[in-house]
Amino acid sequence: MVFRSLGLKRPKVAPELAERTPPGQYLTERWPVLHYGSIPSFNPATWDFRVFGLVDRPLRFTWDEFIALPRTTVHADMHCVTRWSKLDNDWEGVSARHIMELAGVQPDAKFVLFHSDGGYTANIPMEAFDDEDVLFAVKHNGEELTPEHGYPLRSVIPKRYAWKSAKWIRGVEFMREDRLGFWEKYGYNNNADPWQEERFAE
Ligand SMILES: Nc1nc2c(c(=O)[nH]1)N[C@H]1C(S)=C(S)[C@@H](COP(=O)(O)O)O[C@H]1N2
Ligand SMILES: [Mo]
Repeated sequence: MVFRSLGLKRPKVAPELAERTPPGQYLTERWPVLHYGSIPSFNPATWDFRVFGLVDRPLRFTWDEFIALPRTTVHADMHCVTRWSKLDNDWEGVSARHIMELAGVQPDAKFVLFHSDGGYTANIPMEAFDDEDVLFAVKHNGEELTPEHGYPLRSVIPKRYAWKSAKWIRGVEFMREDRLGFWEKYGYNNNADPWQEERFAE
C-alpha cells in the first residue's frame, strides 16, 4: 500500500467515495494537469479533426463543422496512473458512437488510435471505444476546456486510466491490428483498467 510505504496517513474518505476509488488511488478535489511536452496553440481557421482508417466514409471536420455536431453529456470519474482520481466530472461533447455512425466504421476495425497535436497518441480496443460513456469533449463542468486540459478538444474514456484520454486531439484512426500509443510504448499497460490496477505492462 503506497500510503504506508511512504509513511503517509491515508486521508479519511466517506464510504460512498471510497467505493468509487480504484485500488492504489487517492482522491483530489483540484484538477491536476499532466502531459508530456508543451501545450499546442489552437487556430480555428486551420484546425481539423480527421476520422480515417477502416471506415466507409473518411471524414474531415473543420472547427465550425465539429462544434455544430450534436452533443452528449457524460458524468464520470477520472483516474490517472500517477494515483490521483478526480470524481464527478461533467463532460460535454460528441459521442464516440455518433462519430462511428457518421464515418461508417467497418466490421474489421478492432482497434482505435487517437492522434493529438504534437504527436501524442493513445490506443484502445474497439470494445473500449464503442461504449456509451466515450466522447470527444469540448466542455468540462459547463465550461470550455482550458488550454492545459486539452482545448479545444479531448477524448474521454472514463473506464480507462486517463492517459488514454488524449488532449488536443486531431484525429481518430480505426485499425485491424493494434498499434501502441505514446505511453504504451514506454511500458504502460495496454488495457489500462484502473479497477484491475493495470498500470504497467507485464
Ligand atoms: N495530448 C496529450 N494528451 C494527454 C497526455 C499527454 O501527454 N498529451 N497525458 C495524458 C495523461 S497521463 C493524463 S493523466 C491526462 C491528464 O489530463 P488533465 O491534464 O486534463 O488532468 O491527459 C492525458 N492526455
Ligand atoms: Mo496520467
